[in-house]
Amino acid sequence: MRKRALFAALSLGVAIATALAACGSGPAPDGAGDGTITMGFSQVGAESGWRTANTKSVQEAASAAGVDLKFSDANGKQENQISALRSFIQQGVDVLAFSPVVRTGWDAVLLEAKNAGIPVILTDRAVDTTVPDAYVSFLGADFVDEGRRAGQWVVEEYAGQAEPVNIVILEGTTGADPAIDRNTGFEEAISASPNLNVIASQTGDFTRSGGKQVMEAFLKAHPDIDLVFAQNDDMGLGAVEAIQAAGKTPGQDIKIVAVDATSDGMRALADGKFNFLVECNPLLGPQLMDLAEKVLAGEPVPARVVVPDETFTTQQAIEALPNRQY
Ligand code: GYE
Ligand code: ZN
Repeated sequence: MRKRALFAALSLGVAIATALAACGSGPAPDGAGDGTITMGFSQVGAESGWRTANTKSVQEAASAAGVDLKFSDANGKQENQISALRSFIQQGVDVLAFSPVVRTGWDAVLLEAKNAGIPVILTDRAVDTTVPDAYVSFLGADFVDEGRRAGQWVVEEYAGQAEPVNIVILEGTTGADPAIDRNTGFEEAISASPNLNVIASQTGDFTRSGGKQVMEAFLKAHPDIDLVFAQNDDMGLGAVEAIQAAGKTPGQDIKIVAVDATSDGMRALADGKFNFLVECNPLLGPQLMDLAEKVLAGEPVPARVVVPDETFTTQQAIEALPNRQY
């Protein structure tokens, strides 16, 4: 509580609100003055292996940093995230962090947080908002670049081949920052290669079952698919099941490029069921706690913290697997 008040004191325009809070008429204190940071964290859900690893990282980093974490799982629904954030504001947490399920529709709640003097840190995914200074920092990967690197691999894989290559895309959750950005980067990378044709693209909602279902439909409609771009491992693994059920060999008859490089994805790559992986590191917890501590201590933080990613071929996956942390 004390640290939140300090942050508010440093934010222009809320000096009066802070003075009132200091006099005891602000939001209810949560162990006021004990110096403990209370963080309200709204998670997307548990849709993927990436998400599970991300949740674990945030929870472990909070306890390691002595941060009192109030964790809420939105089960993939924006309205659940908004009510969780409102409830955290009501409880007077020191800092809010959330991984927005979709990009838009956050203005009202972000304004409420701002008016309450509670700093917001976006983790993993970005938002589009018209609220000025709606958040202090955005910590996460460069999703456009991830899509671009997946596309560049496809370009190189088929370089010099004139025959058309039929590509299908398993998209992430509609309206989610990583789904939009990975599409953008992938399309950009393949756009100069006239033989690379995206013949179908549909959301599998970042889940294994969604990827499987959509891939089954794609296989029925298109007997001639050469390559799948799965916007996360789980959808790619669902596609593996669908391809095998259709009597084809994933990785050979139909190639698969995916994003995340979780251990399940890396195993599929090592086994030759996937052909290439772009990593997306889910271990954001320690950096999130660090940002929160700095913000509440009144120290400057970067508006954008980009988490770097690697890429993996089958050989690289075999080598990296024993030491993977997620
Ligand atoms: O790639 C996917 C998860 O936002 C980066 O969300 C995250 C994505 C990740 O469901 O597996
Ligand atoms: Zn983005």
